[in-house]
Amino acid sequence: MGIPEKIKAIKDEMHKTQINKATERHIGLLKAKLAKLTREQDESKQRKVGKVKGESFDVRRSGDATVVFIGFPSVGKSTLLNSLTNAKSKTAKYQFTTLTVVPGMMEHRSAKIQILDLPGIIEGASSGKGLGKRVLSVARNADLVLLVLDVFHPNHIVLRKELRNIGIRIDEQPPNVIVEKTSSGGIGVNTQVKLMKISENLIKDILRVYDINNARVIVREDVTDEQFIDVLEDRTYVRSLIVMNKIDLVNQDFINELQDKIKIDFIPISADSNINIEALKEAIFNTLNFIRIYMRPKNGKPDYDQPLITRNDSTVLAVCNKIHRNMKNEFRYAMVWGKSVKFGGQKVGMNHVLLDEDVLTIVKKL
Ligand SMILES: Nc1nc2c(ncn2[C@@H]2O[C@H](COP(=O)(O)OP(=O)(O)OP(=O)(O)O)[C@@H](O)[C@H]2O)c(=O)[nH]1
Ligand SMILES: [Mg+2]
Repeated sequence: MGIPEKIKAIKDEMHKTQINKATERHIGLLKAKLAKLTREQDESKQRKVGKVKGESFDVRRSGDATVVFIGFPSVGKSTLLNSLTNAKSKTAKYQFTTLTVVPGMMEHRSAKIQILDLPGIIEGASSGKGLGKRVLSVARNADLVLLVLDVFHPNHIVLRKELRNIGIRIDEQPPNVIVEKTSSGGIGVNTQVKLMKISENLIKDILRVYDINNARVIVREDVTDEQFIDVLEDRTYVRSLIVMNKIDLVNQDFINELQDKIKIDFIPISADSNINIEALKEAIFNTLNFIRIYMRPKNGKPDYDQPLITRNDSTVLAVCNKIHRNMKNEFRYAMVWGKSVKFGGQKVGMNHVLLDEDVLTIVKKL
């Protein structure tokens, strides 16, 4: 049996099996087999296509962070890119106007945020309909995904599902589970919380699907079978915001009803009529968790007017790289004043993690 037949056989079996306490372990095992086979299928396809065409559009990240638009055709993604940035992405009444990735740069509160407009996707995109998979893959390199909907097609769940199918987890934390392979001794499971969603036996079964027969597993969180499989696969975790476009075409009652129906927060906007665009910029900026670093020349005064903007958890090295490509080669040490150090003027190395409003002096080699 080839991989596609095996995948079909497992899907058929999952379909037939009723989900209850007695079948939990069996279903979990099938999910693991399916996850592994799906990846193997993708890898073999990728080998056939070759590196040149690849699985994703080629986009170079630039700016302080990258935001990607994912949405159905004609919801107004390109119109929105044009209103947030000075890009000129083609817009039109018909579907599939955008055929490739179109970048733009949004400046907000001194941060430069790269925004990537993409072709629209439809349900089934993750299984290779149209350009679907290549479009979705761009989200792998994003710091934030904007799920762009319009008031007449408010189905964000389909978008999440399509991203999920290619291994992108939206608004989820990586599971707090560690699997350390060992050379002998079988599988030892150390649970630090009471497991309700998964059993130790299922954990062992899933590991065996992945040919892991010796390992130390530390479970610090009550995970589902799917989350445990995620630990073994290469998943990407990205945050999202929902944007609801074309609100100029409906009244407030319509928006309120929509809010009741989809039960999850969204930002109502009109890209075309410029409604709430500033609020959206704020929301993007706030979700990206930027911090401000005030640079201070050696023996000089900190520059409080023009902070350097960087992502939360940035190291001194990340800041060096933002200033100049060669900076890290000239780096001797840094001095920091602020929340990330015990006392002002503390000497730190390149791996020191900075916090919001730290003052930083970089001392170069002579
Ligand atoms: N009324 C109204 N129309 C809008 C709004 N934003 C976009 N449109 C219109 O919707 C149509 C589609 O807009 P695009 O920006 O091309 O949509 P898209 O999502 O980029 O479409 P694809 O590239 O085909 O996926 C165009 O006719 C726009 O003028 C809006 O806020 N209100
Ligand atoms: Mg477009």
